[in-house]
Amino acid sequence: MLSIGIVGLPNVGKSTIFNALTKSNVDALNYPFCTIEPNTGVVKVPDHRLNELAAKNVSGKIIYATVEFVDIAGLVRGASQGAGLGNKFLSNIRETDAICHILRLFDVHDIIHVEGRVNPKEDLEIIRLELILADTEQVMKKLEPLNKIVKSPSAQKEDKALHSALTKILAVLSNNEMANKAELDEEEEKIMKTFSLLTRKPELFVLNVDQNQITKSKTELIAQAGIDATPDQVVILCASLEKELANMNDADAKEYLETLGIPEKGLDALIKAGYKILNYKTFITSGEIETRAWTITDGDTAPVAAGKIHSDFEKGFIRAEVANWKDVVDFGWGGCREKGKLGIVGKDYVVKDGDVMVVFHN
Ligand SMILES: Nc1nc2c(ncn2[C@@H]2O[C@H](COP(=O)(O)OP(=O)(O)OP(=O)(O)O)[C@@H](O)[C@H]2O)c(=O)[nH]1
Ligand SMILES: [Mg+2]
Repeated sequence: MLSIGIVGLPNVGKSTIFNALTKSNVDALNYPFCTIEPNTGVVKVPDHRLNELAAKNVSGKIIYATVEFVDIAGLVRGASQGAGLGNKFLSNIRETDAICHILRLFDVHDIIHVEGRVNPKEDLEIIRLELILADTEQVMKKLEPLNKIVKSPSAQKEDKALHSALTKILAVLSNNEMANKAELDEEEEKIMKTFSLLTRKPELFVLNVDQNQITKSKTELIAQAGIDATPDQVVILCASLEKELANMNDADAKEYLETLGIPEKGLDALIKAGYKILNYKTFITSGEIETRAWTITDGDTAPVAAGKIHSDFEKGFIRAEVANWKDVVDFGWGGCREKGKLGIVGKDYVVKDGDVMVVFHN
């Protein structure tokens, strides 16, 4: 399951966005440090392909992919030194797949900004620095015993790789740069998969704008925010609008979005952006019992994908039958077979987004 940790200064709209995303009702009020304990919410990934397939195959139920969001307290300048609520609560997002920065662009006087001004670029610098300092603490803690271990004759290959990776990373962090700037070799990369650092995770940016800015182009708003982010990493939304949308049924929300000239909910865009930056793909199984989405990583082969359904399917994989979801909706499984739209694939087949798959195994 994709998991995303939400970070930002206090009072920038983190909990408002979390509530709209997860349709929950945690405190989101106009004072800094409103959130103290972390909030975790799991939401289904909207996917119309599943609905269409389920209708075609008269499935008993639909099981969507899910995303987990973790909303934590706001970070302030000096958090690593104990300012604000400190930085210990960052441990709650250490194991997430990606970090989502909520950046405040909305300029409403009544809503307190802890820095007393609206400046997303500087806000991001403050947050990143605090993440860098939190990582530094983690790395130093780990390096201390490792420094001794690698000198002993019984040092393992893994210890040496981790030691050299962390040494490189510490050098980068000490420069106030993100750990992902460190150039690691293959072995170091591999060992670092077992050691989570906040500043090695992919980043997403939510620009929380005033409602009257919502139809501006993404590139314009990125430039206005002054942040170094690619459009794929950025989602534009207005938290107070998302809050309204979350309280509407799907049809009303769709109509309201159309009148505002917005293609989709910011929250749907955020989930899509998460899948995209992490290179996640979806394949589908569909029959009378259920239609279900399965999350895989770009490049996963048919046996690896089958292993998501059951680990025995990976080990005992023989072959799979595959068709594109749209063809299945248009022609049915039998129709796909007759029209040559159904592929019989082996172990090397790389599963594509939107593939409907039947696995044969022993
Ligand atoms: N006008 C306007 N107000 C917003 C918007 N987003 C959030 N707010 C308001 O800003 C205040 C703070 O929002 P929260 O969601 O609690 O902020 P937070 O980032 O979770 O804050 P902490 O938990 O204190 O770190 C609330 O009063 C929200 O209603 C927005 O897009 N426009
Ligand atoms: Mg909050």
